Amino acid sequence: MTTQTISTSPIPGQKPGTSGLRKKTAVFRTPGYLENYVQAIIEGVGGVAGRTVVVGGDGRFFNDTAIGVILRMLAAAGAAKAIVGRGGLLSTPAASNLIRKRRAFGGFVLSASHNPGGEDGDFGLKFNIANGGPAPEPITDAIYAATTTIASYAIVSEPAPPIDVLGTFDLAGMAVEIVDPVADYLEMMKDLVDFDRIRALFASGFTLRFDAMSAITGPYATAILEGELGAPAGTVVNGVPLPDFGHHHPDPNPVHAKELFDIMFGPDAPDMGAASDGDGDRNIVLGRGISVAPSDSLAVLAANLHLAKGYTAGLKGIARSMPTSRAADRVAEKLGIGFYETPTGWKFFGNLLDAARVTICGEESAGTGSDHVREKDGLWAVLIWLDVIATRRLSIAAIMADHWATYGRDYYSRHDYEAIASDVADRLFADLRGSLATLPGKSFAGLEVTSADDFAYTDPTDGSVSTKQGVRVGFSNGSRAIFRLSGTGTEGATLRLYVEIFEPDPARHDLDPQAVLAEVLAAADAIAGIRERTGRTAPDVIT
Ligand code: VG1
Ligand code: CO
Repeated sequence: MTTQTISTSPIPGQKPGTSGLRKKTAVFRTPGYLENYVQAIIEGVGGVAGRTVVVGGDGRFFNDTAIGVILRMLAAAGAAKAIVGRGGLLSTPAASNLIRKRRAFGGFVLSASHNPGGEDGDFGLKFNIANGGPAPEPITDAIYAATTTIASYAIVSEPAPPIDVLGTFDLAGMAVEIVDPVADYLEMMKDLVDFDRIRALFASGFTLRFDAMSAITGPYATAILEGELGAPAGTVVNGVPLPDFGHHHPDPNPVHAKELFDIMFGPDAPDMGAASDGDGDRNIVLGRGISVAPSDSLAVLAANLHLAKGYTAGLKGIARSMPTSRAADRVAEKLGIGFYETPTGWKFFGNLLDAARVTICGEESAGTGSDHVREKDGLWAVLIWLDVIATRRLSIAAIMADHWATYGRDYYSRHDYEAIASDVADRLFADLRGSLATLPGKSFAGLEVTSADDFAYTDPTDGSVSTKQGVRVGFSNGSRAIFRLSGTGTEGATLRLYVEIFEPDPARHDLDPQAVLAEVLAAADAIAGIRERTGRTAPDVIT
């Protein structure tokens, strides 16, 4: 083999965020940018010599080129084997499964998830460790440190083998095994949900519209829903992954999945609507005339999970990210099981899952998953919903009404202000953090503040501490507002405002969340001065 050692120097800003490094595709394509970061990963994880590594991505523009570079660098670093999804494709949960199933050292996951793709879109790369989950902070810190001291990278001069045919190929002494991206994932799902029961549901006339948003979930959803479960052809729409997602934004929210939302609230709505994101780890579920808030979806799935085939033994515990509503806490309390509140990002759930403290985890950002992998899993959540519906034979609206009647309803909403100037955002947060001690006892827009802090998390399994994970403000009527800056954006800063209020009275469970939350939204704006400082009159996205 012919390893070339290429001199380089640190590139500023290669700092992994909430989920790996995400930048404009054009930035990732600048000469040496990808190579520097891959070398830093290899060093940050302690080297890959003799190891097996999984490689795959969501198929966005630059996916295949980047995989070629990664394979040539893995070979130069002495890796024994790379397992690659055919065509370079692996959904994030499928990559997590493959790492676990094949006992790999870890994996390179190429995705910018819900961010748009294409030449003028975004690209991303992250490393997942042997448990299948995103590298936790001590490792991402080591990767970042390596980007700041890098002096050279190593790459073999041989070209990478073609990745669109199954089989095992040699690359300068490293085996490159090309695998079917769907097969192992499908096998796993058969153990977790009752395919016969869901098949009977579809056979009874149940209708579903699954919008794969021209992203990675298409092949998985088509094979499982239409191929295995007997859903009619056409159940999966936008099922072919495109390098630019058809120039759409593969984020299953009311703005970017508008067509699905319109259909579900229209006269011809099927029984269920669902969608996933760019890399297949998010899910949104809708019923006829109702959209299930992701925080509620976590709570409903937790309360019903024992009905699904793979979970009849019950739940060990529940974890949610801090800005996710407290609906799931009520389920944990009723079940008498452990409950954990973590910072935003799936990397914080890995230790809890490994320690068997929790079975299900979720985030308000349309992410739910269980201990079957170490990522959130969009299609899994949809299949669990189907298994629950097939068992209970209730509509989604009826399941929600029943859940709220039992537990009360946590009205919830997130308001995103995207691409605001970074200096404005930084000043807003500096002032907000500076004012925290003085807030309790003061009133804003008629609501009195009872608590205010900056969320810090101590991992109960290894004691690692993560600070500054979001500002929390509690009010005397029990509502709360949370302020965070996004760690996945690639343009300016995105401010996320999360608000919620608990309503125990079933007579008040059918209200418009925005109306119910108007007071706390006004109080939050009065505290942080979002509109005044950003000049925005309304958020870009409301979920
Ligand atoms: C967002 C979400 C967070 C999620 C992350 C990765 O992060 O809020 O809950 O874990 O995206 O999801 P941020 O830092 O922008 O708020 V995915 O589907 O983009 O991998
Ligand atoms: Co995603």
